[in-house]
Amino acid sequence: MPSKEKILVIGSQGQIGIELVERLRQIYGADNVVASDVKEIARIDQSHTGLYETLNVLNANRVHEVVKDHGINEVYLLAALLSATAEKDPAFAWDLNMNGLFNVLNMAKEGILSKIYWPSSIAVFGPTTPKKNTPQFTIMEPSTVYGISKQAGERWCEYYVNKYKVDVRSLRYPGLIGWKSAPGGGTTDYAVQIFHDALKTGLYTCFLEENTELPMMYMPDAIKATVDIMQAERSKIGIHSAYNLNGFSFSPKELAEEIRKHIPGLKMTCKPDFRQAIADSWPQSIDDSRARSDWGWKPEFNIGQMTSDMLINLNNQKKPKS
Ligand code: AKB
Repeated sequence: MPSKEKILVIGSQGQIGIELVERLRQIYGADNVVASDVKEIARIDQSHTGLYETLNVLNANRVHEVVKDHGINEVYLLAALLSATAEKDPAFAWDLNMNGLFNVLNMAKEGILSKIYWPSSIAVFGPTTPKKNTPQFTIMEPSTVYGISKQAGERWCEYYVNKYKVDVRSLRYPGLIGWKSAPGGGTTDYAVQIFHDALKTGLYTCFLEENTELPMMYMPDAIKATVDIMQAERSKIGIHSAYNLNGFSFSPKELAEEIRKHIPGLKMTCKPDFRQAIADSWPQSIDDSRARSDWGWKPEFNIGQMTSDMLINLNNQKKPKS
C-alpha cells in the first residue's frame, strides 16, 4: 500500500536531520521523504539517497511551494540555532527559531499540513528550575535566547493545538550524541567532540568544568522517540507543549572515565568558557514519566552501551573502504 505520509524534513543537514531522514526513508520509502536545508546540495558532502530541496524556512512562499510541489502532509521542522550559536546572534536566533515555527504552524492552521514535529529542548528550563529529576511541569525561566525561543515555541504549539486543532508534537531533547553527523553549536557538543579527539590524539580540552552533570541521550534513542511520538495515536498525546525525555546523565569527568575503559591513555583538561553558564542553568536529570505512560517511551542505551557503540562506529568510519 502506498504510504499516506508525504514528509518534508526542514533542516535535514543538521545533527538530527541526517539520521532522521535516513530512518524516515526506511519506514516510509525514499520517494515519500523530502529532505531540505538552506545549504545548496552541491555544497553538501553527505551522500544523497532521495529527494532534496534547498529551502530557507523563513521564506514562507518557498515553504508553500515545496509542500505543494511534493504533496507534503507532514513536516519535521528541525532548522534552528542551538544554545551556544544563538548567544552569538540573538536577533537572528529569535527570528529563525520563532518565525520558522510560525510559517509551519500556519500551514497546519490552514489545513495544508496534517501533522508537524517540532523539537524543544532541556534549554526551556533555567536556573530556578529544580535540577534533579526535573518534572514535566515546573518553574521555567530560561536564561538563554535558545531556551527562551524554545519555551515560547512550546507555548505557541499548545496554543495552536487548543485554538486551531492542529496536530503538533514535540520532545524536549537532552544533549544528543551520535557518530553519523557533527553537532551544530550546542552546549552539549563536548560529549561528541571528546570521542573524536580521544581517537585522534588521546587529548581533549573540554569547554565545561569536569563535574558539570547534564542529561544526554544516544542518537538512536532520540530518533526512536521522534518516530514513536509521531506514530502514536493522537488520543495518546496528552501534552501539547513538549514532553520531557530522559536518557542518562553524566559529567565530562564521568564520560572521560567511561571512554578510558576503551582508550586508557585519554587525557582531558578543562577550560570552561561562556558555555559553562549555559550548562549551569540547565537540569542535571529529567523525569520523563509522562512520555513513558502516555505513548510508551523507553530508552535502550545507557552510558556504557553508548560509549562502546560510538567507538566501534567511529573506528569503522576511519577504516578505508574496500
Ligand atoms: C544544545 O546544547 O544547545 C542542544 C540542546 C540541549 O538542545 N544540544
